[in-house]
Amino acid sequence: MKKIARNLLNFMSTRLGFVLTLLVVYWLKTMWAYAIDFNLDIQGLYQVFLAFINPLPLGLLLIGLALYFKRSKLFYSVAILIYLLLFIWLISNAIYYREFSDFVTVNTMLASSSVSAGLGEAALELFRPWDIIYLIDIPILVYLFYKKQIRFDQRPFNKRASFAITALSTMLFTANLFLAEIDRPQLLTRGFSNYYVVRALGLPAFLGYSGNQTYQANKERSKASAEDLKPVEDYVKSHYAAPDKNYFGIAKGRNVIYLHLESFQQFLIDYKLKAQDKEYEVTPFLNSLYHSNSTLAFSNIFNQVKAGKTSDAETMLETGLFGLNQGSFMVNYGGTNTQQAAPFILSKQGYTSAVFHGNAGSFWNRNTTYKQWGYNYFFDQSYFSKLTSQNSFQYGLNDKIMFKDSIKYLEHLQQPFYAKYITVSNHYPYTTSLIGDEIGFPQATTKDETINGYFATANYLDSAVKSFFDYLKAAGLYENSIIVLYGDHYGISNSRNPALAPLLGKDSETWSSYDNAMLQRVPYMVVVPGMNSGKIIDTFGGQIDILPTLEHLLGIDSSKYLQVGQDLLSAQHQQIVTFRSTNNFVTPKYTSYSGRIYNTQTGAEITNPDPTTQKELEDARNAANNQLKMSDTVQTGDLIRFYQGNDLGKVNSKDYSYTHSLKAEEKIEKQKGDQSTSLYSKRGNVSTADLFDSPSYRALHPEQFETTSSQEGQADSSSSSSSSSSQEKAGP
Ligand code: GP9
Ligand code: MN
Repeated sequence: MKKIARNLLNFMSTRLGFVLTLLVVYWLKTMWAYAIDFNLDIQGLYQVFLAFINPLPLGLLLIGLALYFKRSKLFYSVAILIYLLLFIWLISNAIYYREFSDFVTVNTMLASSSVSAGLGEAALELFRPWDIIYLIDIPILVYLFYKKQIRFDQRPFNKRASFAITALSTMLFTANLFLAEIDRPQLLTRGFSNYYVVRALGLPAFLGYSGNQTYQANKERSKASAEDLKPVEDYVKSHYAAPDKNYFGIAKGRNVIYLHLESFQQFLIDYKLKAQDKEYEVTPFLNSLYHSNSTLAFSNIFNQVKAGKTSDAETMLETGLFGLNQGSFMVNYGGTNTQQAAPFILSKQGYTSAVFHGNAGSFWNRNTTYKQWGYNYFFDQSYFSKLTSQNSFQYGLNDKIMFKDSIKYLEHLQQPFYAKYITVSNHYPYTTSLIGDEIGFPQATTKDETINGYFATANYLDSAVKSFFDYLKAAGLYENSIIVLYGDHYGISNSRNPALAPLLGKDSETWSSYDNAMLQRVPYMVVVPGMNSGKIIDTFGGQIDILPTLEHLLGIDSSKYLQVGQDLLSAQHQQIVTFRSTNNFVTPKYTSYSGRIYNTQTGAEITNPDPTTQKELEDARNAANNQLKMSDTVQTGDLIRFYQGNDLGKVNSKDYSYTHSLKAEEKIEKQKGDQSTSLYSKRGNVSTADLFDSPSYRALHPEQFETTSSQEGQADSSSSSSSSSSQEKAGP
C-alpha cells in the first residue's frame, strides 16, 4: 500500500504526472458539480458515458499546454493558472446555476450587471457548506509540496511528447463531438438548450460555443445602423392592414390566455382514427371549439418555423417577426436584442404577463428571452410537481399536471393578464406509455411507430385542454378572457408523411411536395366567450400574422410596431404565406414548395406556367422573400434599438426575476389591498386550485353552467360565471 502511494507521489513529481493529477482533480470536481449542482437531465447509459468523459479531452488539452514551457517555474505557474481558470469557470457556473438554473454565457459576462445580479451580493448566500469539496484539493496540494512529498520536476518535457499530448486531446475532443452529435443531431447548430451542450461536451466547450454565438451575433449587429431601419419602416407602413371595425377591440381589457398546442397539425381537427373496426374521434374537445360560434377558427394557417421549432413559433407570436434562417432566434439573439414583444406592449395597457411551461426554464433560452420580452413571470418546471418517470418525459411534465399545478400561480396574477401555456406531452416521440392514467386511446397501425403514437398523445392534449377550460368556467375566468389556441409546427415530419398518407385517404406512392406543404397547416382559434358570430375562416395566413390580429382584437393600434405580419381579420390582409425558406410559399392560388409549383386548389403541378401565371408567381415569390428579408434585417441587426417610431420605450431585463414568483405575486396583492384584481383576491382570498379537474364542481354549482343569454364584454370575475349559450351548444 505504502509502495503504491510512494509510486503515485513519485509520478506526481514528474511534469506529466502533475498535469494528469490536475486533470483528474478537475475531472472529479466536474463530476461532483454534474451530480450535485447541475440538473443536466441525463438519461440513459449513453448520456451518462458522455457526461463522464467530457471534462477530459479539453481539460487535458488546456492543462497540457503548460508542458511546452521549459523553465520549471514557468511550467508550474502556467499549469496551475490554467487549472485555476478551469476551476473558477466550474465553480462560477455551479453558483450561478443555483440562482438562474442556467450556465454563464459570454453574453451574461459581457452584460456583467446580470452576472453580478447572480454572483454579486447574493453570491455569499449561494455558497453551501459542502462547497468545501470544491476547495479541498488546494490545501492538500500545498501540503504535499511543502512536505516535499511531491517535488518540482526541473527536467523540461520533451517537445514532441508535448505535441503528442495536444494531438491526442484534440483527437479525443473530436471523438467527443462525434459521439455527442450521434446522441443529439445538430447539437451545436440548433442550440436547443445550454444544458444539452454542457451535458454532451462539458463546460470549457460550452464557453467556446457561447463565445462563438456572441461573436456571430455581434458581427452583424455592429455593422447595422439606424439607416437600415428606413426600408423596414417603409415596408411596415405599406403593408399595414387596417382592422375590421367589427372585430377591432372586441376583446379589449380581457385576459388573454394562449394555449400552445405542441406539434399539433390541422389535419387532426375533426379527424377520426380507424382502429379495431371502430372510429375514434381524436380531439373531440378541440373540434367542439373549432365549430363553436364563440370561436374565430382558421382553416388555412401555416406554421412558419424552421430549426428553432417551438422557439420560432414563440418568436413570431410574441414579436411579429420571424425566427432565423439558421438556428434559433431565441437562443442567439433573444436575450440581447432590443425587442417590442406582446407582453411589453400589453403592459402599457395594464396587463400582467406570465408563461407556464413544464420543462426546464433554460430550454430554448426562454429564461433570458422572456425578460427581454417583458414577461413578468415565468413558471417553469421548478414551480410544479417533482418529475417522475410516471408524470413526465424528456420534454417535461405531462400537460394535465402542468395545468393543474399552474392554478395556484394563475389565480394570483393581477387581471387583466396575458398568460401563455406551452404544452409538451404531444411532442415527439409520442409515447403514450408515459402518460400514466391516460393510456387507452388506440395506436394507429402504420409501420411507423412515431405516427402510431401521435393520435393518442394528441387525444391526451385535447383532454388536458378540456380540463383547463372546465376550470376556467368553474373559476369564473372564462367570461372575461379570450383563449387563443395554436399549433406550433408539424408533429409528423415530411419524411414520414408517405407512411401517414393512407390514414389521410391518400396514396403513399403519389404523395407529393404539395401534400407536404398542405400538411404544414396548424390550428389557430380565438375563443371569445360571449361572442355569437364565430365561424370558420378560410383566409390563408401564417403564424407571423397572429400578433397583429391579437392587437386589433384587443383594440390596440398596431401600425407603429415593427411587425411584418398582417391582421388576419383585415380586409387588406394579403394572402401570401411565406415559409421560412426562400422561394417556398403558399397563396390561395399557388403553392411553391421544395422547388415545385402547384395549383393550391387542385394540387395539380404546374410545370409550364403561361406568362400571366409566371408573373403572378414572381410577384408572390418576391412578396414572400421580401417579408423574410425585412424581418431578418431587424433581427440580425438588432434594429429595434434604433427605432423611434413609437413611445413604447425599452424593456429593462434587470427589472425581471423568475425566482420566488409566488411571493412576488402575493406581495402585489397585499400592496393593492382592495384594488387587487387577481382571481384569488376577487374571490375573497379563497383558492380556486381545487376547481381544476373536478367534475363534481359542476354538480355542486349547476346554476353556473345553465344556459343564459350571453353578455358581451367584461364580466366581473368574482361573480358566478355563466357559459355563453353558443359555447354550451357546441360543447362536447
Ligand atoms: C421544450 C419544448 C419543445 O421546452 O417547447 O420544443 P421543440 O422541440 O418542439 O422545438
Ligand atoms: Mn414544439
